[in-house]
Amino acid sequence: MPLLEAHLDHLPFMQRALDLASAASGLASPNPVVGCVLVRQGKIIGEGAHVYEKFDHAEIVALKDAAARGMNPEGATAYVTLEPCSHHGRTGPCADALILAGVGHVVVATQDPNPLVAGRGIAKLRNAGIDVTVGPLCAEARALNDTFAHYITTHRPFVTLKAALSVDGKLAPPPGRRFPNQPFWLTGPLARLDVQRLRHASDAILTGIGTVLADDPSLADRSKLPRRRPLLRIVLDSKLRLPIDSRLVHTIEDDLLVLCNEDAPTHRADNLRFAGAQVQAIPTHDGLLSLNAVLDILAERNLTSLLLECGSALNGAFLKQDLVDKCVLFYTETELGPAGLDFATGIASPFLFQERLTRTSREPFQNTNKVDMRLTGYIH
Ligand code: AOF
Ligand code: ZN
Repeated sequence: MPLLEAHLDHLPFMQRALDLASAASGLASPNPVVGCVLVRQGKIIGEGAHVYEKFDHAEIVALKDAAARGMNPEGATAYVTLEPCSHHGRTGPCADALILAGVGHVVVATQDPNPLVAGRGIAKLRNAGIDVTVGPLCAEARALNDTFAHYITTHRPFVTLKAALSVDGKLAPPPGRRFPNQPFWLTGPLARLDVQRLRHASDAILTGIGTVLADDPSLADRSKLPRRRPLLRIVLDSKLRLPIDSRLVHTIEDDLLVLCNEDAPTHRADNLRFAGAQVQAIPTHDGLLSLNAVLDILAERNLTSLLLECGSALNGAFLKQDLVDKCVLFYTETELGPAGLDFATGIASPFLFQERLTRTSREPFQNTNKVDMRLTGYIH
């Protein structure tokens, strides 16, 4: 049977496993999101997803679910969105648990990028005589854990640059043509909901003091979905100009990190700390706060992903220093004209820039009167 055809029967169950994994977004980091479905005679007998606080990997959650339903996993097919692990971490190897449970077939969407596993889980299952199929919905499964794959191999957070752009490629109207202290919305409600999903899937979010002074954003995860750790909101603010009466400071829940210059005024640092912010001085690079130092701080805190919601200067700096891994660009039908703010300093046109992106995908968001188009692509 041709390979693709052979995979067709597996797709609905692997899709279910992927949906379970997606639903654990915000609950699994720094581990990957993983879903598992156990199937016998075309029926689901157990399923589950990994949640970091609960230790059990997805396969164990699914096996326990089958037991709770009084179902025997012997001879069943296990659909797992990520290769079952082979190592002893916070838990024992899932490959061993599946072998012990007597499953007859394991269908894996994609290999585990963790160097401790990287094919050893699949090998273990095959050595035990279990039939293993690898590949159904592989691209979807890899995209779901792009941050984890990057973090586990580089020990640095995965950086996603998000921007909403006008039809002529501008980020915002010129300063004089905006209402002060109010976010300027280019996109419609559906795209804005999608941004909340992006924030929910991120461990940290970052913007610059210029954007804060212009827009007074809250940078909150308003998805209303549960998350294991608060979204760390970071402001790059070399001279500590962040107003105490800003939305960011008003909404502190031990989740605001302000990064500044070593010679920033100490009384401002004291005031911000008194209001509950974490304030940290970091080294500079070419007179600007070092973006590499920012990523190091995140890695030290075990934060695997960073979402950039910045203005032109920081977008340009992160891109120029080759620190961005993925871009999510929302194109709207609104025109802002040549005086509008550039997408990124040093990048003349986002349209030329987007040619550099690979593995691109487009998704329309149809609002009542206009369409926003989301372009997603990877830089590496
Ligand atoms: C699986 N199923 O559901 C997950 C896996 O520290 P631990 O024991 O939680 O192990 C974490 C590693 O296990 C993680 O880096 C990744 O390689 C794998 N995650 N594997 O079989 C799961 N979450
Ligand atoms: Zn495991």
